[in-house]
Amino acid sequence: MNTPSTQQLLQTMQDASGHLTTNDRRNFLRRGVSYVAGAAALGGVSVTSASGLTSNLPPNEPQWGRQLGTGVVENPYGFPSRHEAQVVRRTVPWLTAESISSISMSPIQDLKGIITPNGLVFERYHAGVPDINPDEHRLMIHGLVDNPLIFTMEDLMRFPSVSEIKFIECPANGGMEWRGPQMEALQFTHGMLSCCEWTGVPLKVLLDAAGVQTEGKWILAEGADGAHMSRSIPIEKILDDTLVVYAQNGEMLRPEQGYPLRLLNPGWEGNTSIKWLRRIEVGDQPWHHREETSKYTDLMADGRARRFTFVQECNSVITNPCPENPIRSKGFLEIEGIAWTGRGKVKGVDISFDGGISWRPAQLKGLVLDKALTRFSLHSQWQGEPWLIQSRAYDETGYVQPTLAQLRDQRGVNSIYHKNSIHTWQVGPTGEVKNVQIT
Ligand SMILES: Nc1nc2c(c(=O)[nH]1)N[C@H]1C(S)=C(S)[C@@H](COP(=O)(O)O)O[C@H]1N2
Ligand SMILES: [Mo]
Repeated sequence: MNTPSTQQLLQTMQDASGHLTTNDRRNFLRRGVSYVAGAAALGGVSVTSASGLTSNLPPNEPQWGRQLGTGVVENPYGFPSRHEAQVVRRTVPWLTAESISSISMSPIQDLKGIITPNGLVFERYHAGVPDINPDEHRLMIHGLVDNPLIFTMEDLMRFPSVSEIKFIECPANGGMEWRGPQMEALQFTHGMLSCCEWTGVPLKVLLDAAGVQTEGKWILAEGADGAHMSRSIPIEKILDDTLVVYAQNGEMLRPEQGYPLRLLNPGWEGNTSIKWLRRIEVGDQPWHHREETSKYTDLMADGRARRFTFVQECNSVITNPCPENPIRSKGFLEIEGIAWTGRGKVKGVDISFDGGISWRPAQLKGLVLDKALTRFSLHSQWQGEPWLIQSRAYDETGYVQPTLAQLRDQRGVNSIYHKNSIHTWQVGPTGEVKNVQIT
């Protein structure tokens, strides 16, 4: 089915649910289905819904329209409606030994478009969130440079700024499922992932100010938190697109995202985007610190480990349907999802309904940006048939998201990180959705 008109869509939904025909208005109103129909013509119809909440439904004037609302000064900083209280970050208890060194996942099953709202950006920290006074925060650049420099926040904000929409993904995203499916929720299979508009200064501009010496080939970025998390980054990445950012989605970084300053290595392992950034040292080789030796390496089947696997390869997942969003009625169904690649732009996404035997192209919708989440959509129909539904993304470099079998062939099952294989949801006869694997 190609893009249908609103009229066609409405017709399909009506046919499918079987009770929205226009010559049966009384009937569907009694069943509590909300539908915009000429209310004036319906005088005298008694309105009842399953929940027994009758008075707020048409043709009545709802209660909130019959009284004054909240005034402008009562909420100087806005929050979502209290009816959206279930849309929150969540942790997995057995992954959270200690809250200060844990991870909370973004509710990607509830998000629209490609931007993650600030309060819902996933959080990962190794030693809790420091409470940094920006007036006392400094960024030091030293090592193989002609002029070592110390910047205040004010200094940094005098540089011309850039704003870019980029995803950040922890390479452990999906890492609990190398050996089998165990997370019965999209939030837990893929929620170590967010996408924001970040504002700051290209790091190369700051390094130019310091004057990198010719032997300078790597930098070490270090955080000001108790973990003093650090990673070695090759200078080519910095010349390409590394940013030092102080804002996300239009406002200053949230403390949990690195306030007042973080590194952003677009498309690379989230752990390289050092938060609470305080120090950049230029050197001639990597430092081989804890996070690039004992952690963030990929143990292969033969017992050797891959190191410095920076890029988050092309990946995708279907967000509707998913375990949290089962199919609720037969008929028209927009299959939606997100795709991303650390190598540039997503080129396309295919959808399979039969576990990868046959594929149909989805449409990319909205903005398709470099190293940003990209939303895809396929208009479809569901009549109660069982599905093994999958998405397979490919990027502009020609890289195609691998099957789980292909990934396991290459990498074994000892890894935690970089599990970007094609994901399968099983849709059952009542529309319920389960996390399964096809091997
Ligand atoms: N200083 C510092 N930077 C850090 C971390 C940390 O613990 N300390 N965690 C890293 C990890 S493992 C990830 S995945 C990302 C997560 O970024 P977010 O919390 O903004 O989503 O931050 C990285 N930067
Ligand atoms: Mo991470």
